Amino acid sequence: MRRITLTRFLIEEQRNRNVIETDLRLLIEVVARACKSISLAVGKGALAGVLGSADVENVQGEVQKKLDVISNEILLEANEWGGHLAAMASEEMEHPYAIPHRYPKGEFLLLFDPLDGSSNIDVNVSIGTIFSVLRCPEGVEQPEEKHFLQAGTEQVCAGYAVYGPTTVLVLTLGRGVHCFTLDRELGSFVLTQRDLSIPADTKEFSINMSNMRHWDAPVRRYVDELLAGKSGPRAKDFNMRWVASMVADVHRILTRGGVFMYPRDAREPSKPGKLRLMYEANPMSFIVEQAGGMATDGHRRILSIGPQSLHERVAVFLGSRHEVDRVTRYHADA
Ligand code: P6P
Repeated sequence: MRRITLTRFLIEEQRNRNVIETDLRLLIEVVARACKSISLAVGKGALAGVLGSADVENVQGEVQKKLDVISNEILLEANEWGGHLAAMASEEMEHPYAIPHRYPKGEFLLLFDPLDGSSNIDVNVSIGTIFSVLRCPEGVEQPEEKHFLQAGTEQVCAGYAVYGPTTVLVLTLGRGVHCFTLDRELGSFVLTQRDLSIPADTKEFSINMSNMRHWDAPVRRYVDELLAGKSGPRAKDFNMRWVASMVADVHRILTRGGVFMYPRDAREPSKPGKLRLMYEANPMSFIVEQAGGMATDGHRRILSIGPQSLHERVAVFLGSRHEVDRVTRYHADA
């Protein structure tokens, strides 16, 4: 295949399908460059003294790892000067980040989880960056939290990077999902797969089984049937994978199918789930739907949820649409 770089892909998409305004193309190129820098920092690990804890807590009440903080700063510094953003929001920051007055502002809002999979950073397991792009409402000069609270269907772009054996960048602009692999010699992301498609059926499921006793009945029923295998109601055997990095589990599902679940559980009944809606579930749901998959919170389409707060959490069932449809139906039956 001709080596098409991310830059060329974006220019040709703009020329042929007029899907990418110049500022959005700049945004994507800048975020991709930031992901390259994060990949470098992650790749150095202990050699650069970036493992371990930064000994500060983030808004989630989680102790931040050094790389969490470094990754967040890389994304802020890469994006603040470009003139393409009205503001940014991050899992690592309680409030939105205003663009410094010395820089021009643009029309996009960028949200991100700078380094997803924190529990895997120190043990050399794949981690990643997730990002989502919204438009800033007309006439808003100083975006506040409420201006970010738009349903996932409003996203103009979403993507993630996985820092694994290779560094990949997966991107959707609402016309399919495409995968780019970082060519470390070139220093560029090169298109390695167009129009990723998730098979409607699968034999692989992803869930943290240690929480089983805390799940709601429909989830118990669904997973019990998977575990019953050939002799059970599904009449086939299933395999399980749980990387504990959403980006890695979702990338596997985009590559070969599967169903990813992080249900709410009884331990904290006030919490609808563990994963965050705005910068984890929404971008991943946009990507999964664009690849022919399905994404619900057990009851409704994740992308249709009207957010109430920037860091709100949500239950997530996403992937092969026949499986997500089934587990969602079990919730309706209950
Ligand atoms: P658990 C990582 O911390 C994360 O936010 C997701 O990337 C991942 O899917 C999930 O949490 C793992 O959670 O409870 O299995 O450690």
